[in-house]
Amino acid sequence: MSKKQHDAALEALDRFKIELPSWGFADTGTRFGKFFQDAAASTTEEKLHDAGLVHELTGACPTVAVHVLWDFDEPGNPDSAAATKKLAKKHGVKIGCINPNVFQDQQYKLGSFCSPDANARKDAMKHTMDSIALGKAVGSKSMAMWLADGTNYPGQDNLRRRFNDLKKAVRKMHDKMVKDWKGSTLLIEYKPFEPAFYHTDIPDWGASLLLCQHAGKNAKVLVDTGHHLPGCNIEQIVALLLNEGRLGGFHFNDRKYADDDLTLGSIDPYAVFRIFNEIAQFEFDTGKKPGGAAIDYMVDQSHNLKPKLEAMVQTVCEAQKLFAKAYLVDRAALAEAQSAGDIVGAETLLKNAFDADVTPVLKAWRKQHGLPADPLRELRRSNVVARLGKERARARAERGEVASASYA
Ligand code: PSV
Ligand code: MN
Repeated sequence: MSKKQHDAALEALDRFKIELPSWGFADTGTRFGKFFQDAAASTTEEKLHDAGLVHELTGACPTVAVHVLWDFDEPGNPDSAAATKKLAKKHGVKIGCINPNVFQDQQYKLGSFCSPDANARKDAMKHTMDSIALGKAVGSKSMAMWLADGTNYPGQDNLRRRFNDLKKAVRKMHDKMVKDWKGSTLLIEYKPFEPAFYHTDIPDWGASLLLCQHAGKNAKVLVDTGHHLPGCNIEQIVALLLNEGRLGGFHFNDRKYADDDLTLGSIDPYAVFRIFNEIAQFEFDTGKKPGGAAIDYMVDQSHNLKPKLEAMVQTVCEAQKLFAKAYLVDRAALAEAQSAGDIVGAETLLKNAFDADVTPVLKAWRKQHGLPADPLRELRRSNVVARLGKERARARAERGEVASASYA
């Protein structure tokens, strides 16, 4: 690795911030059941504490995404926002992306903004407006809309009516954000199936992009890496969205089959590298600094079996490793190979970067920032997971709870 490559990777790492999901520290599971962990967080404060610990170990996670119904006692109450903001500060982090929840209440059986029931659509908008006020009050910069809307059977509902109602809704929330919440971004997430199994109202990046274009310039597409059908070329989606100025951010996770929520890079690290490579290429082509593209990198994983803190530290380190590798690609040589039609030469440049050992770069970066050289080893050495397990199990017993709080 040349000094130039080493320095570019170091510089990119400085700008690479990864937002942690509050729900990734709580007990979650599959639809077949949940396996509770003593150390799982069951209060908002515990979730923020754990996120703060991951940030302390990795130096890369200053913000925490929150789910409105799971993290705020009273979403409509400004005092509850102030309290959460204060708790985040106490644990050395800030509140990041706001995730409204218009999918778990009974009135959303047939959908939220796409429901044939006008009252459900109205309730969804009321909750979203409360979430916008909350986002502003906690000092967040974005709101992510993920809808479980869809149908299970052909003929169940009118697909165009549903999408047209959704278009109106995203325009309304975007306008409210522009008016009341300066500098905020509306992120629109897509998912091909689950929980709906015949059609999903925002199935893919094309539908997300259509909604963003209709909503306005502060709306961008949110790419959850697990929300694609097998074989999908995610890096191409990323390249095209960057080209159109509509890539808002990511929900990182890995998958083998569907939306498996496995640890990033655990199944296919080369796929993650290829995504980062498109981002690095975009930055190079547009004269941005390494890591300079304005993208919200977020984790969206549920660790049903792995200890949650360990899984999160592992994810952040893996993301940093694969990100650093993308900045080793020799872009000038790649352009030359591409224009000469040297397919093997071009591919080899990518493979060489992917195969390179970036441990020295990561170590140098961590040393520069006074961080442990190996955050996961440090977490294990500290024995904090066992300590938290004891403390939290005792606290739950005192509150009369058998297991930690459960989430959808
Ligand atoms: C839905 O599968 C999703 O990816 C959305 O981002 C939700 O906010 C998150 O998972 C948690 O349910
Ligand atoms: Mn997601």
